Amino acid sequence: MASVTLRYFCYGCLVTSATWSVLLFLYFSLGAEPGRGRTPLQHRSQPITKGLVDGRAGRRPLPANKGVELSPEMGMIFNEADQDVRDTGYHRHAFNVLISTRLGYHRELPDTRDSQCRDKVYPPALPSASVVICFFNEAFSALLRTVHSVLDRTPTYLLHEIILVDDHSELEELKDDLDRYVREELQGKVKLVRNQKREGLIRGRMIGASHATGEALVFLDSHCEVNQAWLQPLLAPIHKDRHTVVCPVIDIISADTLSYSPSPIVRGGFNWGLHFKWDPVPPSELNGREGTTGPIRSPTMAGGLFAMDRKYFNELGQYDGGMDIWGGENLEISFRIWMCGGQLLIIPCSRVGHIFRKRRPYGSPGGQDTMAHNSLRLAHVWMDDYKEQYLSLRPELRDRSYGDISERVALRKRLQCRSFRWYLDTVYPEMQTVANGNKQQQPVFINKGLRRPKVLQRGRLRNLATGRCLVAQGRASQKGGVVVLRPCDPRDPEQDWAYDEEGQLVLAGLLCLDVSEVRTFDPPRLMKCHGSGGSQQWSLGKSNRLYQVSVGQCLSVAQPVGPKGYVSMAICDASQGQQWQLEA
Ligand code: UD2
Ligand code: MN
Repeated sequence: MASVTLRYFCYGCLVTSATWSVLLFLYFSLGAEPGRGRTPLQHRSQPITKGLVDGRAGRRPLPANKGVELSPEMGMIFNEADQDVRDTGYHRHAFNVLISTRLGYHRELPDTRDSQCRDKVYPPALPSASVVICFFNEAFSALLRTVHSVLDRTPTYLLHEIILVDDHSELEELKDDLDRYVREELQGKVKLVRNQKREGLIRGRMIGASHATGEALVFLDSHCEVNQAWLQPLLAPIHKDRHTVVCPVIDIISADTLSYSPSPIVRGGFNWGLHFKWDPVPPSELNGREGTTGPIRSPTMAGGLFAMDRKYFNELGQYDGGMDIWGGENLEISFRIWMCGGQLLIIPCSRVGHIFRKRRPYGSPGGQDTMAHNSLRLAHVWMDDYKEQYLSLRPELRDRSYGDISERVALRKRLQCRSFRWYLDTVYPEMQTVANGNKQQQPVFINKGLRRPKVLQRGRLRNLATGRCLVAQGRASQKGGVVVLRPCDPRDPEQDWAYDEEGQLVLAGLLCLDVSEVRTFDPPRLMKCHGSGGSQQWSLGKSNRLYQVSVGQCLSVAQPVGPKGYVSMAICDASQGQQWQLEA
């Protein structure tokens, strides 16, 4: 496993870590070949990629289906219109829509699988798949990239259809434009179903599944990108045993940079607050002959990305249709699978990227906390006396109504499911020791790498408009201090900057140049190096601009130029005030 830090956060709960963007940066800079082992693109459609917008050259059309490669500068803001796309995008979708639009609908991805995965062979006869993608107010480019990634990377004979379920979105771009695109560009493989009212992702997926006719169902979120040979390893275990439900490894697409980076192999758990969490894989699970590329039994799934036999989905009771909008359905289906005779596996050779956002950009129509409502339902149906563990953490929910659960209770009886006690003892024995009732999502650190990033260039950082050099306003060791322009002094160690392979600019070997991602109007400051890219990731290109990857702007002499030598972040242009040279 790569030396990486995994940080967990929770509102439903998914891996996040800006560290991954650094990994991707390394991946590319160390010369990985993203296209290696690629099968020929299956789907040939018209050139619809908008092309990379170059500030000066305007739109550059790309050849049909040529995947775009993400460059660190793709988020660069050149004018007010770019700024607006970015700001509106963050507001509506909580990720960088400027980069997403520029990437277009096809792009190259690094092959994040273990190299042993490339040698695996799968039976030629596998179940055909209906891919169900439910969306509410999704960014057009992210939705279409999800769809095209499936068309581009799935053998035609395995892809029965893609079913898009529009959960009553409000955005204009998802109306006529999407109809037209599906009709004209997607050549009959894609069905678009529109909900007449907002149903939420749980009933939305049930509606999608009811339109499906393939042998297996594959569910994806609407901001995913599937990777090389992703589907065969999911279908093979279902083919072998139709009571097996499988999840790919969910790779990480950064919400800020759209960089794609591998996730380590972890498995799903939960805590007594009924939040999903990732756990390290117990060594006993890794001892199989296939090492780290074999299937791993997982007590729970994250929720968004999984495949199962379609008839089995129906037999097993689909989902709880009394659950609303978002949350809880992932634990419900996980408990149900295990307790009612199935099994849930994570398949390390199947990789699908997902944009992990820092917040959910939508609410529920009535503003209710649907996670609590849904969790109450699942606790009352599936958890027997263990529901007390949840209720003792959430006493305010004891008297909250959760609707009629009689059908689900009857389902449990009909399927002759085992007890929750059995599930805990057999499937998730770690719960007793790992879980601590009062703690919510605990960060888990895996193998924090202590390696220092390699320095690529060092010297004084001279601004070409003023001829002055960037230094700390106070001491170079002062955390939180701003930086200013002063006369250059080659003998002064406090003017020494190191630019490293992670894009960090480290002053005097001490602190990193950092920009607040929330308050981009604040001047850049010197902060403790966090090693996670983002606010400390700079790109020093041939243009001499110092482009800040996470805010999309360039380091500039503050206007009007004053005697204090202030600098600020600004929309990138070709002016001298934005030209910097790192000179030894
Ligand atoms: C995670 C799951 C998600 C779901 C959720 C718990 C992953 C990668 N994602 O949160 O699939 O299991 O946990 O419920 O495991 N949507 C609708 N209608 C709605 C709300 C959402 O169609 O009313 C769509 C949405 O556009 C997206 C999908 O449902 O395609 C999942 O929603 P999300 O991306 O906000 O969930 P996420 O990834 O935070
Ligand atoms: Mn999602």
